[in-house]
Amino acid sequence: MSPVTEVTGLMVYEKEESQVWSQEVIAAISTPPGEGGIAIVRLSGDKAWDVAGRVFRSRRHSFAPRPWRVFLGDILDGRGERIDECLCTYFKGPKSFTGEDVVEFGIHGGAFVAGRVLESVLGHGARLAAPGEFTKRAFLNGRLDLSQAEAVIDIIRSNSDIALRNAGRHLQGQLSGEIGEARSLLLSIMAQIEASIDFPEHDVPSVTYGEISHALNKTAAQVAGLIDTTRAGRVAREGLKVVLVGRPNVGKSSLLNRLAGRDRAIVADIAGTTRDTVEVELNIEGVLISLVDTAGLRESIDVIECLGIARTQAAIEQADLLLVLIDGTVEPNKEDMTLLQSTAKRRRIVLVTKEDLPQHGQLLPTDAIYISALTSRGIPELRARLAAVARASIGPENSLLVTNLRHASLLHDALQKIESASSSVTEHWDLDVIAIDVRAAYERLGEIRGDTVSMDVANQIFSQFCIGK
Ligand SMILES: Nc1nc2c(ncn2[C@@H]2O[C@H](COP(=O)(O)OP(=O)(O)OP(=O)(O)O)[C@@H](O)[C@H]2O)c(=O)[nH]1
Ligand SMILES: [Mg+2]
Repeated sequence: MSPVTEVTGLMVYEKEESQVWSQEVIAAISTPPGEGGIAIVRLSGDKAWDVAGRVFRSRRHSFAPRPWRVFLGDILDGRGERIDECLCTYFKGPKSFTGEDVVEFGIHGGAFVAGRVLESVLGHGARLAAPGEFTKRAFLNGRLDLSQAEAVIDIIRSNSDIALRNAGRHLQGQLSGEIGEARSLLLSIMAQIEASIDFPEHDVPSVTYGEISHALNKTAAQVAGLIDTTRAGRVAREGLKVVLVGRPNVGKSSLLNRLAGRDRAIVADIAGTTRDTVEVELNIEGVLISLVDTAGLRESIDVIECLGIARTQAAIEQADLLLVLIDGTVEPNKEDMTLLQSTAKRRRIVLVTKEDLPQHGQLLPTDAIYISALTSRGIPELRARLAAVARASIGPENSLLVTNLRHASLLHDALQKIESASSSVTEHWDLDVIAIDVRAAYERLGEIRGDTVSMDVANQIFSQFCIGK
């Protein structure tokens, strides 16, 4: 890192354009452990071909490695014996994932054979890559910024279409672009302030409080707009939190099992069967739903059941949507009525259960769905309603969502600094006092893209990656 901008005596640190990283050739198995069609052993570093050339023997007589071509050959061990045949692909830096020379050996997909190839490569001058080191080099070589590198993990871990599409937008640099715009505006404010301080009465027209305020408001609106997407971003990442509530024996666990398509929770005709919360992830029409079964609500003297009921209350608090279950075969009791009243102002769907049995016929909200966990009656309608609520919580299909908690926290910090600068402007504080907050906001936003970030933070992020990524 080196200081590139000096504003009112304070340094703003920027990541250097290129770093000397490439001397060491790193190598790892980039495909998951276990058996598969193929496995890939990847090398990166300016001397990657030197190492690769020592273990790879082409089938051609006169062989010269040409970039972005695939070559058939054999991969050899330390004694020159063939380990496997392989396809070797050579990517010449800087047009490669890491920005350095990259070689990939595509071999047969067995853990043992991949291990032997890796061993051979390590024995010929490469060293084992640390977790995320390929992506870290891509970051340090300017191929990806930090938020794009984080999007790579999000793509790997995404478990719904929405999460995958959103991570793709991050990888394409949509968030980076928005952050870049906000930072440019802050940088221009800092530059104007600096000029006004350095040349108070001279050629440079002095910036007015009104101008600073206008620019700050614009940036604040942009940052606040991104913060507004974080709730939807959480739903896209973790799924809509849907909690099943109702008195014991109403059929909560049976419904969870029906929706999950497997026997996840214990079902019994004994009231108070479920004690702990039981969570399953559902992917309904491409959106993720985290469904939570709870202990039935009733007054109890059983210590364990009381602990379960306390957990139910906590789950209700955290829910994005409640599924309130009422047993259709019996007369509603006090617990049912209390539950219907207490959840009236929450986002909820009322479900009348055991539709396959003779119904008691109580008066319930008109939009209640009659369901049977036994015959699946009403389940398709419930699934459609769940997907609709989840989609509505996530917002328009092509909008960019902030899903990463680190980004959300930095956006909050940046907004707070911008607001603090704005109130200093309103109170006509000295320009250099205002510049301190503007600079802090600029740096916070820079940490999102990794423009201004400590190596500790970057290392911590890349250490979450798997080896070979
Ligand atoms: N006929 C019929 N029986 C059902 C249906 N749903 C649940 N049951 C029965 O109702 C009883 C209680 O079901 P559970 O799913 O364990 O009820 P619960 O709400 O989870 O109960 P607790 O865990 O005690 O709070 C079991 O005997 C189920 O087989 C249904 O749709 N139709
Ligand atoms: Mg249960």
